[in-house]
This record gives sequence, structure tokens and C-alpha cells, in this order.
Amino acid sequence: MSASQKMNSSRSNEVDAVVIGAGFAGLYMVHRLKELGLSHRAFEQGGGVGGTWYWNRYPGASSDSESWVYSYTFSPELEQDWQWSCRFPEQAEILRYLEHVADRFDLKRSFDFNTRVTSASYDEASGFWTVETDGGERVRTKYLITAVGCLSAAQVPKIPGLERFQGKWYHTGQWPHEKVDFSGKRVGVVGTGSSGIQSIPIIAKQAKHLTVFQRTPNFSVPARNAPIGPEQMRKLKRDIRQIRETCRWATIGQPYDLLPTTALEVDPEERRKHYEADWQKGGFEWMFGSYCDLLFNEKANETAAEFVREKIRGTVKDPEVARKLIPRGYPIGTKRLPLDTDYFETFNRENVELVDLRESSIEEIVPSGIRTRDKTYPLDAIVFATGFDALTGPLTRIGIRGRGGQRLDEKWSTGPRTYLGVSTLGFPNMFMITGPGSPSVLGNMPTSIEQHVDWISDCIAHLRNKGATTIEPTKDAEDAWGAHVKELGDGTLFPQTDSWYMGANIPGKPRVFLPYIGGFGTYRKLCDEIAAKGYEGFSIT
Ligand code: NA7
Repeated sequence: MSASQKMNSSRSNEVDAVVIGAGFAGLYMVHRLKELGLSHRAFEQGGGVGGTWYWNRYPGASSDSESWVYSYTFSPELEQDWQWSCRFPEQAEILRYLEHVADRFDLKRSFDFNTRVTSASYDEASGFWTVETDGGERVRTKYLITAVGCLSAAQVPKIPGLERFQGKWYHTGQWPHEKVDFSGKRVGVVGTGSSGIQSIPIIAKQAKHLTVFQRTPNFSVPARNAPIGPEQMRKLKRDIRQIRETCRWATIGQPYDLLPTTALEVDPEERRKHYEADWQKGGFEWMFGSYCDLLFNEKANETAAEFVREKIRGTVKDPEVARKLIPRGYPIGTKRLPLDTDYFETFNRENVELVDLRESSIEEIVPSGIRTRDKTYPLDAIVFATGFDALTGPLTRIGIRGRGGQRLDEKWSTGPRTYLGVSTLGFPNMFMITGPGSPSVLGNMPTSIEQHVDWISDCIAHLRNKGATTIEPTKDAEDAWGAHVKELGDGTLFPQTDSWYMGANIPGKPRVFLPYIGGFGTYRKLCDEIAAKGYEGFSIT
């Protein structure tokens, strides 16, 4: 018997709710279940709380939302007590915060850590789910709540020869807990998404030599991280409720919103000044607090894209390296926009080399390094910053079966079908926190998470008050929601680009725009209205 089985032998195998995951979502969900007085079990495959921040320990991993909004709002006391050190906190600080929350609200005792859920099956006769774990447990539950994150199914590309590599290799999303020291080493980083762009400048400072293997050049905006001084902290503490209220209704759950102006109606010089001023401020606001047509109109988008290209040209000294780094052929913002600290500057270092995989792709991994079509690059370590099977991957990997044994991955084989991104037909009493078809990754995640958890908690309370046994979306509601999500996505520039938003980073994954892009505030209002109408679009029995 494993330690966790022994520890939990006193725990109930029949509960009101099972929660999967101990990140921002799972922790808050458990807190709400406790408040509702529901019996529950919660499972987490990591050895502790944190979710994304438990796994993503790579050098430079940090939040791209400001600390004062990248946190919970449900407890004003917590909000006042916790002191963030800087604008964009690093992984270790966010993990400390989540540890603090878990201890403060006594959440850890609800969880079985180091325990992976291996299947969840719905039994129509009893109306219960059976959840199985790799610890050999079977738990029956009325409600199944997934809090598995949107970017948690790490993707290591299937490059031949990896098993023969004699050095060490890592994926940014599954980073070891012990310190990885690259001093004196020849390191290769594959991938230039957010994780690559955050880690490359730091690895470059440590390693003897760094080779960056770039498939698609990325746009990036400076983070301009900085400590929070006493005066700023005083103001933040004073205004925090108002700041958070703005986030709750804003397009991407941030304390700013798109301008009412379009990029093309503004005089080019004025537009440049605007881009420059926000560039100096740093952060996502540069794009998402900017002209309202940037993600809808190619010409408008091009004004922003060209501004960033100019910045790259002005930063990178070697014109040939600059040429390779300059993104072309897709609109800015349609791949997740990274924030960086000295990313482009890093390519001016003597010990950093850029390999353009569009000119010479990776053929194989050899014992001594990476071989492209043209050359072998000797390496002591490889870092795969190659991303995740986003949004659907964490859910379809669990092994969820609904009515009639229908598998979730089969139901979603041509793309996810959900109602509000929180539920899916054929899987009664299952709730997905920030599932596909909800705003999720297009907004500040903790804001998205809290809204979903609150909505789910209220829904469960409603079901209990009514004495209802099941809730499930109707086919009409699910079809209409899918069509709405698609129509909104099609109205943007996103479908033009191969990105994880489109499922295009995973070989064989259907090409579907995964999140809801109607705006976070609009979505919240809609969810509230649906609840107020007695959960319109759901059949409740
Ligand atoms: P991303 O944003 O998916 O970036 C992955 C990067 O890896 C991207 O540059 C990819 O190039 C590259 N990639 C993927 N597969 C390969 C192969 N086979 N060969 C070469 N290069 C490859 O993941 P991140 O972890 O950086 O960020 C994920 C999110 O986590 C981030 O947006 C935040 O929300 C947090 P491509 O562009 O596909 O050509």
C-alpha cells in the first residue's frame, strides 16, 4: 500500500464532489465546496499545490499579468495581507502565494497529492461518477469538477533519436525541482514561445554557449518588471477593490481595456507616439489596452507588427540575425504574445547563436547534440520550450467517459463541443473550470478561474436547493454556443495563424479556435443571465 493510500484510508470513497487539480482553480474550488458544506475529495498529480506554478520552474518563469491582478479576490483580508515584491512575480513567489492560500484556508487536507486520476466514468443508473486513481482508489461522486489548467499537458516533439542523447534534456513545463546548473555547458533551447523567450536570456547568462533553435520568429513586448515601492504598494492596497472590479468586466480581465479608437483612424505619427509610450510602460497593455481593431483588421495589425519589427532591427546588432528574428507572415497577437526581459538583446551576446529551422530543420537528435539538415550542434543539455496540448489536452488525457461509455476524446475528435466552456452534453454533473469555449487563456487566468468557480458553486447550490439530481446542457444550447464561439473566432485574425489557440501546434489535432473571444466581461454577464433564468440551455432533472 502506498503512503498516500495509507494516509487516506480514513477518507470517504463516496462524496458529493471530486476536484482534479491543485492550481489556482482547484484550490479555490475546494474552498467553495467547503463553504457549501459538500463532502469532497481532490486529487493532484504533483507533490504539492501550485498547478502551473508547481511544474513550470524553468529559469525566468514568471507571470505575464501584474501581481496585483494575478491573484485571488475572494478574500479582501488575503488581498491586504499578502505583499507582492514586484510587478511580474516569478514562479517561486507565486508558488509561495498559493502555498500560503492553501495553508490559510486549510485546503491541503482535502487533497491527495502525487495521485493521478486515471479515469472517470459516469454511471447512468446511479447518477454517480466513478473516479479511479493511480493509487488504486475508486471514489464515487455526484459532481466531477476538472481544475486541470489550460496549459498543463506538456508537449515534447517526437524528434528521432532523443533516447540516445547523452546529455540531459528538459521540458520547461516539467522542470526538475532541484536546481539545474548550466554553468560551463553547451545548451540548446528548442522553441521561442513565451517559455523560450522568458528562459533564453537567463540561460544565456549562465551557459558557456547557447544555441536557440527557432521555428517561427515571435513578436515580443518588454515586460519592464520592477519592484513595487512603498508608495505604489500603499496606493495598490488602497485601490485594489476598484482595480479588481474593473478586471471583472474588462475584455481580457485586466485593469485596462481596448481603446474605443481604431488604429487606422489615427494619424501615423500620433499612432507611433502611442505605441512608443506604451512600449516604455511595458506589459500586455501595449497590445490589449491599445486600438480596438488590432486583432480584427490586417492593416491595423500591421501598424503594430511593423512597430515591433523596427524595435528588433534597432536592438539586434547583426543584421542577418535580426532578419531571422523578425516575424513575418502572421498577425501580431495571434500567437500568444510573450513579454520579455532582454530577449532580443540576448542575441547580441558572443555566446548565443540562432538557428533558423525554416532554413534548416531538425533532422534528428544524435548522442552529442542536435543535427539539422546542414550541421550538427554539439550540446550538453537540451531545453524543450515546445509548449502544450492546450485547453483540450489536459481534459482528453484523463480518460473521461460519459453517458453510454462515450469517451470525451471521441466526442471531441473534430474539436471540443461545450456549452459556455463549462459543461458538455453527455457528461452530466461534470464541470470544467476554464474549459475550451470559455475566455480562459484570453484573459487574466485567476479572474477567469474565480468567475467559473463561483458560477459552478452557485449552480451546485441551486441544484441542491431544487433537489435536482443532474444538470447537462441541451443539444441546442451546445450547438448554438459552438457556432457562436466559431463565428466570433472567424471574425478575428486568429484563424490565419498556426498557434496553440487553433490547436495547430499538435500534429493531428483539429484546427479549431479554442477559446471564447467575445470578451471576458460580456461572458460573465451572459453566464449570470443564464443562471438568473434558471440555467437556461441546461436540462436539469
Ligand atoms: P508555445 O507558445 O506553444 O511555444 C512553443 C514553441 O516551440 C514555439 O516557438 C514553437 O514553434 C516551438 N516548437 C514546437 N514544436 C517544435 C518542434 N517540433 N520543433 C521546433 N520548434 C518547435 O509554448 P510556451 O511554453 O512557450 O508557452 C505556452 C504558454 O504558457 C504561454 O503562452 C503562456 O500562456 C504560458 P512554432 O511557433 O509552433 O513554429
